[in-house]
Amino acid sequence: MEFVIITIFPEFVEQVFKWGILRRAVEAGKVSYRLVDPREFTADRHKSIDDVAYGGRPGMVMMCEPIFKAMEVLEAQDALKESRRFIHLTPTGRLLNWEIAEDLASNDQLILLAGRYEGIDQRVIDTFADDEVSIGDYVLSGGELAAMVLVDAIARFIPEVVGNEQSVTQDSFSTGLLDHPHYTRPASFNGMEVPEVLLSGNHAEIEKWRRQQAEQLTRLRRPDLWERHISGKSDGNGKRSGGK
Ligand code: 6GU
Repeated sequence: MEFVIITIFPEFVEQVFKWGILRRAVEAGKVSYRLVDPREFTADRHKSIDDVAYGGRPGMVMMCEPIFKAMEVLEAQDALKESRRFIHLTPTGRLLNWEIAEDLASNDQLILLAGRYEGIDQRVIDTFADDEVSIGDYVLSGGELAAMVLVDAIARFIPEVVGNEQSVTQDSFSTGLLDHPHYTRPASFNGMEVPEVLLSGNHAEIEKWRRQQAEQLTRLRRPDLWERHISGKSDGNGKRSGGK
């Protein structure tokens, strides 16, 4: 899977590929990336990428030209795959969740456009965007952090990116429930004990405890997920029917 990220802060966005699981995925050739800075495709000597909004509103709007030019150059370099998907990161997009991340992970190439300023000229979106995604109901000063979140969430669904295959299928959400609490050594720390059952070696009891914890947490903290869980939309195999 290749991520092409269009951003005026390429060095910032690159950090997501430099640490942990993603770094290993890049080194192993499971994930590759290309950073494209619209500023390199500007025509004027100030390298302008933004201008005032038509209709008069405070704040600047990213201009069409540098982004169209960037796409043209990628096309000319034969860097765009036929099966690519172009995603604009914006707070007005579809709210990112587990299913969207898994779905996007099945593409060979994702082009992520991180907007800055008040927005991007709509003609860029009308021309290129296949999808628009938001990471939550709050406003970030740019799409860069959202693009990084999307890359990380998607990469976990690429085969062999996460070392222990099971850990993805046991993640929160893949089961339709939030994850249960975790403990490691020591068994006693500052007077706080690890729940007895986890030390018992009784795997059936341990599974039962984890399940109960996951259910209780989901019910209390995420009634929306709980509703969906008990309404039987899960096929019992971690995947919900009718998803995607
Ligand atoms: Cl994708 N972009 C920006 N600028 N803010 C956001 C967002 C995206 N998702 C939530 N807030």
